[in-house]
Amino acid sequence: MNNQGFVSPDAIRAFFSNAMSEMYKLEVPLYGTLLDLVAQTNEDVMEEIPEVATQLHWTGEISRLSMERHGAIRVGTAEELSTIRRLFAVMGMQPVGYYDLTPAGVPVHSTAFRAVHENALQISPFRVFTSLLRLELIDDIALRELASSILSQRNIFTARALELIAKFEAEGGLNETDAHEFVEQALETFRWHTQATVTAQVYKQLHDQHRLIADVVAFKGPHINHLTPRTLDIDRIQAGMPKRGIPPKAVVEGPPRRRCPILLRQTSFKALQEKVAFAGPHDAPGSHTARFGEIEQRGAALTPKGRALYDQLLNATRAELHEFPSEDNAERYSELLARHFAEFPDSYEDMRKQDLAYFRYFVTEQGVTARDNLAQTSTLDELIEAGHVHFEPLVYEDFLPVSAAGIFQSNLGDNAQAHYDISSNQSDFHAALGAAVQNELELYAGTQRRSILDCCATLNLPALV
Ligand code: OOG
Ligand code: NI
Repeated sequence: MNNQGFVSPDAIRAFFSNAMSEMYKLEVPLYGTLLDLVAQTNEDVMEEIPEVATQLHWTGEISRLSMERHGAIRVGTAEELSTIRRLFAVMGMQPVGYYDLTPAGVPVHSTAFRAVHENALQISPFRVFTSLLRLELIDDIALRELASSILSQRNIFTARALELIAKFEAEGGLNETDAHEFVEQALETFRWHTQATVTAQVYKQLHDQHRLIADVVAFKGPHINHLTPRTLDIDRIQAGMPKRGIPPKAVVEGPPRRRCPILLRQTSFKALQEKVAFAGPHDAPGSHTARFGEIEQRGAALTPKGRALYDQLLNATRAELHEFPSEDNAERYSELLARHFAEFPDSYEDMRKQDLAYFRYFVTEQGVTARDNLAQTSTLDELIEAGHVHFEPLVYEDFLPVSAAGIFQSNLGDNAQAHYDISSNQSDFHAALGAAVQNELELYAGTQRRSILDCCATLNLPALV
């Protein structure tokens, strides 16, 4: 709490993330099973490979590991998106990155709301992948208008949540009582509703256009559709899921298994078929599939150069596969992926020398002892070589569009593939959001720069960046 009696947005986020996880555990018990499997696996990995635990201690990630999770929602209108932005701002979460999913046949564009500073991420790394439905991509004009009029009638926020957001904006913070109430009220927006707001016939029309459209338009609010814990070994989880009665998707998205993990690897369990009631007085109950579970393994954030290499190798893999990865070609896909990615250096030392990833730098004990005897002209490389400075990769905090599309597809069913002529429109997205998204690369570069400056200050050296 600060001196005005405000709870810090980071604390509100940590509290909200926890409340969300508790709610989802009750709503989707399989998510609880997954959390157990992930916790057990993380413990095993740290015991078997002590360097992993050491690395997590250096970066402080050890303390955020069990809190680590992301969720995803899909909203229907610009107004919903901009109010969601204001809601997340109360918790210190800002829109970072722009993801266009239309090339993959999913009619949305998205951003991730997350904390942006390393100290805030350390308190709670909780992020929410947030997609805006692009109604302009519905080709049937009557259906587009119907969807738009249904959306215009709903209000996805409680009156009290809106009041507390306004209070936060006007006063610059929330006190403890308000913060607790805010979390309770905000949670309502993300809750699952078994009652659709439309008739069975309208649901079917929306669903026939695209399953995702029914998911966004036919319900009272943007239910959280998955929550994702972070694992230290996703292949073990993928292999361990069936034994616990969790059916995994066919392939792990992202880069292949490596000694030095990069970016993000993800897998999920398939969406549940859930009973829903429709609004027509004579409608029989039906079912809807939307909610699923996901697991991620995070690795080093890549520089523009590293990211270009990643994209190039992933594209080459996919081009050689000729089709979307599926159960039938899963083995061949993973072989191709490993073969192409052999070109990506697999040591942090090489990745650093070749400027492929971002790093954080720390002064070692030896560095502290030597600090009054260092040459003022020392370079970073010299300090590292002499053992005065240690480096660890900066964890990737964002998402990957190709992977996100794979996650969408796995729970929408492969038949949901659609083709859109219109693609990326970041300025439309900004207009709907009421703000510009932040550039994730600048955030990583900022963290890296701050860590170098900290080292210089500790070592009484002139700034090296
Ligand atoms: C979001 C899918 C993307 C991820 O982790 O890449 C995602 C959705 O299905 O709404 O969550
Ligand atoms: Ni996800």
